[in-house]
Amino acid sequence: MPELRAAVIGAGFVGRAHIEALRRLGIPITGVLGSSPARGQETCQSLGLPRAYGTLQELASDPGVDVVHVCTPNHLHYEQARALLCAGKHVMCEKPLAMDTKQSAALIELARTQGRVGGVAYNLRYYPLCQEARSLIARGVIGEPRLVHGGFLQDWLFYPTDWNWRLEPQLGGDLRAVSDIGTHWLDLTTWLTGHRISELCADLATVIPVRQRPRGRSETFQGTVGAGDPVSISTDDYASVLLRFEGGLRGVMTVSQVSAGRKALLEFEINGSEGSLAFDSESPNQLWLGRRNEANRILLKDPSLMSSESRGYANYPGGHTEGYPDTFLNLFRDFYSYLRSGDDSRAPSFPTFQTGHDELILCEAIARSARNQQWVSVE
Ligand code: SOE
Repeated sequence: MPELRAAVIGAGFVGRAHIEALRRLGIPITGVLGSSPARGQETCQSLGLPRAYGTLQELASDPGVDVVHVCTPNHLHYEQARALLCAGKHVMCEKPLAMDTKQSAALIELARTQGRVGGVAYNLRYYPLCQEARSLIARGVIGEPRLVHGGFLQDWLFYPTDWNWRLEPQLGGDLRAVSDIGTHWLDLTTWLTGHRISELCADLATVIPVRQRPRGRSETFQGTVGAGDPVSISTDDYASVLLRFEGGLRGVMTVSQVSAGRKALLEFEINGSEGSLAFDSESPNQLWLGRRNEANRILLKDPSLMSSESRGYANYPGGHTEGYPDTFLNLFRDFYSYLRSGDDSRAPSFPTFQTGHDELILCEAIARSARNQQWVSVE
């Protein structure tokens, strides 16, 4: 199969992470579509990309593009992915896949009828030791998972003057911390344990009810300065969700974007019938293994010590640390090798549009539970 060529829509924080990973994999990038032609040109010049597309239609009709990475604000995902699938492109879409399950279900069906592959960038599965954790659980090293707990804590929206499009429901959706970072944790723990969530009970809070919207641009993780206008906020700064998984596994997740000192702390601990394991993304090259009847251990990321199924996700030998950028590289390597195989009878190893849809089902259940202050079943 001739080399697959990629294009990227959106060149903000995460779009640039996609571009970097594609380059490391040697995947040709035909160009970028920015939020404006000027932004696209600026990105092409700063990153040495060949082309700044002027419109979505121009990109979608470029026969030289096989795969498009959608790295734009959430409200644009559906229309952009839909137009790209209709134009015969494969799509790797940033999470969340869409604004609601109606849109995500439509994208699944469209990808099927178009014979194209859709992926969703739940990249945090791809820390090498998250892959190892899954291999160990699958091999029964901790026995049957009984409890899973943890969450995802950040502080980039800590101040009332911190601003981002995710604060505006019409751009980011009705859920913010849950949709933006909670779905990473929910995807990770269901993938790690192999158990789906059947019921949940959620408590959400808008800790900062009024924020100052700046009069200029603001980027993810970039603090804002200068005068702002007061805006009432309805989306969640915080959430805690009690979880019941199929098979009896119980769990609890806490997410926050106002936890001072926590920059992007994704953490989980899984307690099984034979032992425990724990991981946190502030120390992504360590995996904690807990035992009742012998000393606990710390596994340092080292492919020579990892399982055969997971060592391929460690791209450097022991002692050479790997982190967030490497998660995109590992995800895209899985995605593009699947595309190159041309064998859609093979179950994808990466998060697909179905994964994105499943996460939106959970988001809608969480919103329903919080609204009604009761346990809900997850259909
Ligand atoms: C902002 O919360 C953000 O960039 C998320 O959108 C990403 O998915 C996460 O990996 C890091 O934080």
